[in-house]
Amino acid sequence: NIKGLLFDLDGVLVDTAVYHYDTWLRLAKTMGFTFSEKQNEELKGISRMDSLDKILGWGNVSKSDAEKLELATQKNNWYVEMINKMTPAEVLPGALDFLQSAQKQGYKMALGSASKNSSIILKNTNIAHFFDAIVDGNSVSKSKPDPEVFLKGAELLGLKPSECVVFEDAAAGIEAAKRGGMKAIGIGDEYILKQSDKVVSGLDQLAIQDLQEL
Ligand code: B16
Ligand code: MG
Repeated sequence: NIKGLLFDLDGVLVDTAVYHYDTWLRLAKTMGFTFSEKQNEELKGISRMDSLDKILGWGNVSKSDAEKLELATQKNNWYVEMINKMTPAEVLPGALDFLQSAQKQGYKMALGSASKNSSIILKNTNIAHFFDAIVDGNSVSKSKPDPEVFLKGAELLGLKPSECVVFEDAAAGIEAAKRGGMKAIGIGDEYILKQSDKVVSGLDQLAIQDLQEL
């Protein structure tokens, strides 16, 4: 019996992936290389530093830890500039309705994001008030596919993992949910998210009643 909902942020509730891609690409170009949209898929759901390591690998570039910190800070400054301008219109189709119905029906809800910028995004898109707990890149030590982010979310809601369902757009996030003992709904591509209990193209394709059939 599902009582709690654990939402990933980027790619599930808002489309910040485009801003991540834009700014990582800009950073790669300063080092003289680019990477594809397909490669960008691998950056979804993983932490900022893990993303940078992957990108440097693609460009065959090696950097010291101090240089890496500088590069990640540069990317984040560009990224924050973009998310500072976000508005409620950028909440993904169906997400607001879904959050509203879930709240009305008494589900407890937590955020489970890898981002250290979740508070700016939630505030600018005006969805912060839906969440009983926020777990993000500032409160976890191990990033997805480690289940820590979702286990913490369930715990803060006072629920067992088996009473929770995770909504995720990234393969690493679905793996985290399954390793944590939660149900997982994939948002996006069925092939990429094949470990999910159910896959839909967006929250606009899902009804609250569907949750009891998992
Ligand atoms: P930041 P999510 C993740 O958000 C993104 O999918 C991922 O691409 C990004 O590297 C990560 O947040 C860290 O973000 O640089 O803002 O701390 O999908 O877990 O909500
Ligand atoms: Mg995501």
